[in-house]
Order: sequence, then structure tokens, then C-alpha cells
Amino acid sequence: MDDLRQKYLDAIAGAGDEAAIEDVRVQALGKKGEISLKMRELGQMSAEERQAMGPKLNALKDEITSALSARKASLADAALEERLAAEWLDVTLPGRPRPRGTIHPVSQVTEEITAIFADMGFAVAEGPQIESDWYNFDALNIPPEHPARQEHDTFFMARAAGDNRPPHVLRTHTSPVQIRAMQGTGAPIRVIAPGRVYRCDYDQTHTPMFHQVEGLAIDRDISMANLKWVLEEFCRAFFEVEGVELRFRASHFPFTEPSAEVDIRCSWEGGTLKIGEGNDWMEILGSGMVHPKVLAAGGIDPDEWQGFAFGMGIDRLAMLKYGIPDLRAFFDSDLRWLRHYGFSALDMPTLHGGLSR
Ligand code: 2NL
Repeated sequence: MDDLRQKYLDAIAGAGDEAAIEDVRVQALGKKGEISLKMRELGQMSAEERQAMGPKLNALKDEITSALSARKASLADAALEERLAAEWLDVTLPGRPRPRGTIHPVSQVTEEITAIFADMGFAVAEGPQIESDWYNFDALNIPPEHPARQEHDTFFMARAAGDNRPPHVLRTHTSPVQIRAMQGTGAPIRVIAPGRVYRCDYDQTHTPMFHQVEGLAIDRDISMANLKWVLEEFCRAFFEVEGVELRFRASHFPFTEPSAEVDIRCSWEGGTLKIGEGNDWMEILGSGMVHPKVLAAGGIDPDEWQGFAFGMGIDRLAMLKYGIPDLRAFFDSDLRWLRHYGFSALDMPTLHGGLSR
């Protein structure tokens, strides 16, 4: 009896998995198991023998049964421990950083320009990019025969066959937006018109789509002195130089009289540009007093009102401010490239509400 007990307890202790435990159970307690047979033999025994053996066999059966389930439980525990040790997860690891986009330099500069002029009381006006020939040219004192029409490298929209009206155009400047603003609000008015403009020209320094901002201030006694102050104030804020110096050169535009091109003092030393100091001048914009015919086209009486207008290229301003040497940078979106040239929207907390993107 003791041998039997020891044999099965050893077998149970040595069982390495559930199948082995089941084998031991069948061997001992199955229908033809060793202990089951022994219990059946009780029937052939004398009453005394049965009274001696019966309880012992029952106790042995119970002991083996509980040893089997204890072994099963401990194997399951061991398996769980092993899984827990292998399948751990470090929830304190930092996340994997993912590359994120930044605002395009042209958008950034447009917002900077808008913010500076907003501080001087200029509203933002917008308008269509496909314009009528009248808004893009006639209203700006550029009649059909005017040579400036050819110089504008205009993209023309198609007309239906037999429709002989002048075709619409992709606007070549944002001036039409200001004509529409004058018609809409009348005088006095102070607006800027930033946006896309189009000219059929493509080389190292020109792209067929580029960005312009024009400004317009009309009141009873606006003069070129006001123009000079507004542009100086703009350049001081935009280029972040205190003693900024501007130079006005007489020029000609059909839509202004008199007209002036405006240069900013700068230096070119060792191939690097410094704005605000030095002995060089760089042209940054065109300007003038709005031509009486242009005021009239905007529905404003030129005998009662006058004012200035100016226009400048945003792409070029962005290149100057952020040291971008090649226009093509605006058309590939390689962030590493932009970072290389020190462009970061993150460093401009006053814009975009300081988003930490
Ligand atoms: C340049 C020159 C200029 C204007 C744009 C303008 C608009 C209206 C009336 C009169 Cl509605 N003038 N715009 C005036 C002078 C110059 O742009 O070189 N731009 C890049």
C-alpha cells in the first residue's frame, strides 16, 4: 500500500504537463486503473480484511486525486509566471517621435505682413484669382493698347467659340482686389490685398504663380509722407531692424502718379546680406499716389479723395528674411531643407497663437 502511494505521488510530481497528469490519473484511477482494480477486489475479501483495507484504499484514492489537481494548478501557475516574465511591456518608454509639418514660409511671411499692417489699421481684402480683363487692366489705367499689357505675361482663360468678348485672365497682380474693395466700401479706406498672382514666366528668379501683397490708403489728405512712414514702419517691424532707412526713386506705373520704387539700405559682405546697414541699396517694392483714373474706376471721387498704394512680392520678402537662396525651395516640401536654413514656425509665439507644433 505504501509502495503504491509512493509510486503515484512520484509519478504525479514528475508529470511535466497536463497530458502526463492525465496519464497518471488513468493509470491509477481510470476504469482499469490500479487503484480502481484494488477497490473492486474488496468484494472478494472477508469482512475483516475489507474493514481494514477499505478506508485505506479510499484515503489513498482521495490523496492521489488531490495530488493530481494540486500538480495541475502548480503547472498552470508556472506557465502563467513564464508568460508574465516573457511578455512585459515598459509603459514608461517615451513615445516614438513622428515628423510633423510646419507652416509654409510664404504663409508664415503673409501672416507676419498682415499682422504688421493690421497694427496700422489696414484690413485684409480678398478677391477672385480669375479676373475680368476690366478689373485686371482697364480699371488700373492699363487700356488695351497699353504696352504694360504685354509686359504682364498674362494667362488667358478660354472663351466659347464665337464669343468675342475679351477673355478673363489669371490676375497678374492683386490690384483688382483693391478696386473691388474701393467699390465695396468707398472712401476712406485702408486695406491690404495679399494673395496668389500669375504670370507666364519661368526661370531661376520667376515662377508662374507667386505671391504679392498690395496696400491702399485713401482719405481726404493722405500724402507720400504718410506712405513713407507706413513703409518705414513696416520694414522696421518685418526685418526687425530699428534704424531702417528707405530710399525713394522716381519711377512709373500706370496706376500711380507720382510713382516711386523703394530701396532699403543693406550690405553685401562675403556673400551675406545684412538689411538696415551698409552702403548698398536693394529694391523691395513699388509705390505711388493712386492715379485719379484708378480712384474713379473704384467709384471714388478723385476731387475729394486721394491716397497711396504700394505692391511687393511676398516670395522674395520670405527669401530675404529667412535667407532662402532659391525660389525652388517653395515648391519642394523638404522640411530638412527648411530647417537647414533656420526656418521654424515654432520660434514665432506671437503668430498662430503660439502653437507648439
Ligand atoms: C511692384 C509695384 C505697385 C500698386 C502696385 C496699386 C493698386 C491700386 C491703385 C494703385 Cl488699386 N496702385 N498698386 C501701386 C504701385 C506699385 O506694385 O513693383 N510690385 C511688385
